Amino acid sequence: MKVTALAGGVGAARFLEGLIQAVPQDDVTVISNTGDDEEFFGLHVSPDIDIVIYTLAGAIDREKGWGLHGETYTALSALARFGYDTWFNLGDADMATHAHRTQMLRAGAALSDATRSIAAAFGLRITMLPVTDDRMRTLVDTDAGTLAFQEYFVKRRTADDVRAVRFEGADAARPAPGVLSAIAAADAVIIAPSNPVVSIGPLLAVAGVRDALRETRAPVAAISPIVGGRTIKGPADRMMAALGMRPDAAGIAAAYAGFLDVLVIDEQDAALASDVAATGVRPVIAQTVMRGPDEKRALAETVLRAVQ
Ligand code: FO1
Repeated sequence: MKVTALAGGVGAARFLEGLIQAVPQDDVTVISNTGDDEEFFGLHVSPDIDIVIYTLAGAIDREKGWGLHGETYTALSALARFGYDTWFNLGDADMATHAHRTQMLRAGAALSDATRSIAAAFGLRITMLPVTDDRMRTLVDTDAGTLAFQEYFVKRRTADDVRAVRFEGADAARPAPGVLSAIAAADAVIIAPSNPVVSIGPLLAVAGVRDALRETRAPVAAISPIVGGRTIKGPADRMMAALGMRPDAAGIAAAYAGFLDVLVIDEQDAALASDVAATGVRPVIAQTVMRGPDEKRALAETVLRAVQ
């Protein structure tokens, strides 16, 4: 069974850990958000791609959910000596990933080539695709002005009130090679439990992706990242409310209306099932909070059963 997943960062990576227990890696394609990408010290950093690769390779810092396990920060401290801002915590070994990616890009390779190289070097057999090889940046309009995503998320710790979210460059961005065909040729498409605005939103903003989701013969399922009215991690609930969306499972269903067939919602949100159904999406109730490997695998199996 060929499965294509649309993914953001930490929440998606945790779900994908379960998915690769249930489906052989060779049958899994992950389409990653690149709106969070940023350049630091001349290095191209692709946080969501790296979070998924490090997690699936068992190399992630599990406590933080990003960065490498056992990481050191000697280079970053040394950079501070030259007066650089060091609020984005790039570890020493993590920097090697960004140096390799940047080196490939400078030599004329596409981001998808660099991503394939990094995934292979970490021993993965899944197909990892950035949604686009073109530059796209998530910008957050806040009461304090327009912020690049990492500035909003890491530097200012999501403290600013959000007025709008934009994807600079998305209009001109073309899907990376393999993205549209992975959606068209899949037996199932799964939208990981990620922020619908800033993690999945950039994917949907790239020309052709939304149409591919509408047109694919594969069932499209999502897992709600909002449980009991709150996000497991990150600002999705506050962000959705600020943008006039319902900050709950029914709001997730509405965000994906038009292409979503099934939404897996948590047992705690069983009362929202009829509101989800009213958007034309079939609700499936399951335990979606994943603590260990068994729960991750069980959730993946539930989603796969729901689309079979
Ligand atoms: N998240 C943080 O909260 N603080 C950091 O200093 C930080 C550094 C970092 C470095 C490399 C990387 O790949 C990810 C990093 N993240 C950090 C995570 C990242 O900002 C976000 O989780 C994603 O962009 C949202 O999915």
